[in-house]
Amino acid sequence: MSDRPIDQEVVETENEKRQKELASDFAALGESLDRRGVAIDAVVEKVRGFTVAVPSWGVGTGGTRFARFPGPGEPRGIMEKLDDCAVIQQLGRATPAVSLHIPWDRADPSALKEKAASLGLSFDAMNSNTFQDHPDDPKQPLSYKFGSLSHADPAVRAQAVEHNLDVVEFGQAIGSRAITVWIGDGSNFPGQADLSRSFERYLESAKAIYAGLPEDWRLFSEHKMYEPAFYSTVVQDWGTNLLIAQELGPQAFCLVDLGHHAPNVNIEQIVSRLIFAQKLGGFHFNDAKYGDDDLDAGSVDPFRLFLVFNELVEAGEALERLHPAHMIDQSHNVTDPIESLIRSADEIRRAYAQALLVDRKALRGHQDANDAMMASECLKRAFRTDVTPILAEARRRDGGAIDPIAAYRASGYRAKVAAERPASKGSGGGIV
Ligand SMILES: [Mn+2]
Repeated sequence: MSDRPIDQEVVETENEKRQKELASDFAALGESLDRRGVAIDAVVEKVRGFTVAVPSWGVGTGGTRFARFPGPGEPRGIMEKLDDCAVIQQLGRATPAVSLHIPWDRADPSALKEKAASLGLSFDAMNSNTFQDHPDDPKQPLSYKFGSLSHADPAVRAQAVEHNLDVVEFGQAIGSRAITVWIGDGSNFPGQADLSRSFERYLESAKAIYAGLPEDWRLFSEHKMYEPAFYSTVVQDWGTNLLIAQELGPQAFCLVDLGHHAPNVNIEQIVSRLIFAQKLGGFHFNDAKYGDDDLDAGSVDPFRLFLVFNELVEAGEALERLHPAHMIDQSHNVTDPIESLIRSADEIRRAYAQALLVDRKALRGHQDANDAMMASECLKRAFRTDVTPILAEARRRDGGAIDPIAAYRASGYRAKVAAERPASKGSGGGIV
């Protein structure tokens, strides 16, 4: 398959239908922003420079612990997953990198690298997996039922450490430079696990992984409040996460998955604190209503996503030094995963573009004058601005589709791959 899985003529034909309307909307927005002292072209260029990695596991249909309802033409392995990721990038032009999950995506590294290069893709942070058993992996015969990096049995901890180091080695071979470590370790009953000793064991294991990290690599630890453990989780919140990153050293950073907090937690403030501590490593973007719902980024609470980006833009140079990794981490149960990932990347860019429109000088003035109403209005004014023409223009300038979901549907890609890829089984719950 060429680096353009969809015939570029389809994109051009679709763009022709929308070009006139986009030009008109873009000019009108440009005029309006000009009155606010904002040059629209500068915003377009910044948006073009903003990218987010797609998760390899996101292009398959996800599921809940009750069931999984597969869609047509699901990718059967990592090579087909990369084809789907290339579609997302070709049309949306915001997602040039893919985040892999090992062992799900294990393959010959040189074949993987070659395939990705032919599609114009690269690899972002690697993800290890010690939250499920791997009966087919001769290097991981021991069970993670009662934990991995914090397990009471040193042999299980050693196996989990070794797996993480294997993932780093694999990542090195394909050009990745970071590993994200998320563990499901925790307990379901008060008293089941000693809260202190579990954490000490985790730290000891994490230090062993850190010691094996190449010099130009970063380690991202990812916290999550609950699930699969429902009473206590070893790396449960940003406080524990920050402790870990500080204990490990300068190559260790915290990863913020937007769905991994208690409902209503002020995530943007956590982001601000992690920037202050110079420990913000990256994001897993998604959205949620109740818990770790893994819904499409920006689909439920776009204002919260905007407020996170408001902190990122506000941080300015401090953020450039941290250059946090941007990744999507969500599960698509009822939509075509390609469409969800195209739209999510767009929603993430939307929040970024809106945050760029905040009049920072005016905001500071309102804050220092204790004018709560005008400070709030200052943010809302940026959030209320429909930046759709900016996002579309950024894509158009990069050869993408003005309306990427319409172009995807016009391309017939899903029907084509459905004919080539036999349907997978629907049984078996859990996120894939
Ligand atoms: Mn995550």
